[in-house]
Amino acid sequence: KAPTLAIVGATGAVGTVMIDIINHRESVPWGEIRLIASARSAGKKITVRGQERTVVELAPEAFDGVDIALFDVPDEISAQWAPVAAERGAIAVDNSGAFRMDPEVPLVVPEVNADKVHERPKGIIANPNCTTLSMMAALGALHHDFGLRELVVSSYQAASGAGQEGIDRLQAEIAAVAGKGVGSRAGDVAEALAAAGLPEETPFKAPLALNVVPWAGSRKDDGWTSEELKVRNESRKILGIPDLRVSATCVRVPVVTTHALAVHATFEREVTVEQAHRVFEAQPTVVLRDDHDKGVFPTPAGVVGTDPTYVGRVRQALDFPNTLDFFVCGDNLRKGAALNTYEIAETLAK
Ligand code: 11C
Repeated sequence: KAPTLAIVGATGAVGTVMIDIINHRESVPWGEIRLIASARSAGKKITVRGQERTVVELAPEAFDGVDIALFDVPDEISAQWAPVAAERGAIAVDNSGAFRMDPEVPLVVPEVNADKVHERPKGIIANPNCTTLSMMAALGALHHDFGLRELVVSSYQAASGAGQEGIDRLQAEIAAVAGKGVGSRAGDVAEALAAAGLPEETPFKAPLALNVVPWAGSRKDDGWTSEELKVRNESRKILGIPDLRVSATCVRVPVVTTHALAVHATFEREVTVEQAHRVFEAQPTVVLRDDHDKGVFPTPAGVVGTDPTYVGRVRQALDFPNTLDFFVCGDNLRKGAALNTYEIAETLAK
């Protein structure tokens, strides 16, 4: 019998992208596809692969007969419900941060460590944070050939990383500053937002329109943010290098969707730009856009809504041996969230 797939959080920002991905797959291995959401969204009708389906309310019975349950919900909902799905016999693939660092839960990027899907004593598999994920296909391929030793990363993170609330806030801010001629005096952007009636409370801690904000996630010890620690801890776990040296600075930029990262990666062996290009070209989910002479490189606006990880600006570091600098872009709602979760489910179905 073809396996039953459930999508928990089917009506949210990532769940909606998940359904779009399923609708555009050439074929799917699933029999029933069950849509699950909070009581507020239960009863809603959504068309999946040409068939109208009714969203059912999140409850223990909703997992009966489910083989794989994809969770696209906040941490606390996953923490409570993924174990319930597992108890009822489903494999839970969780896109939240609730289980990622649990030693009994594999953290999977199929291009890098697909074999880990079989090591799941809790019946739960975790999907990484979108910032980490945006560089993993490219970095994993280089690590495989050259042995990664150190990683220094700066992120340029899109507003949709903060969910629909983040998207709405950025769009409202852009509307509030458009045509106002602000941006030349300290505080004039904030004044324009206040004049447009935008609440002072924002998901970004500071105005994002006409600005960059060196903060993503929550406050952690010693000056770090949760997002920066996730990049460090999750990269180590996915790549299987527990003592990898990592330093990350996570920055929010006024982009709606698609995270970008500037990566400075040091390897055990010497690696040239040509060798790195060959590695990227051989990785089916990486697209190389790197022509220095013609000014070809990836940007979020140029790749948003697509599946691959895009790489460009590949350089051999001038002052650091065995080190490459490069720039990656990946749609944070697709490979960064829904797509990787779905690819884990496809790996399991195989
Ligand atoms: C952001 N990366 O851009 C975050 C969103 O751990 O799954 C995803 C948070 C997570 O704000």
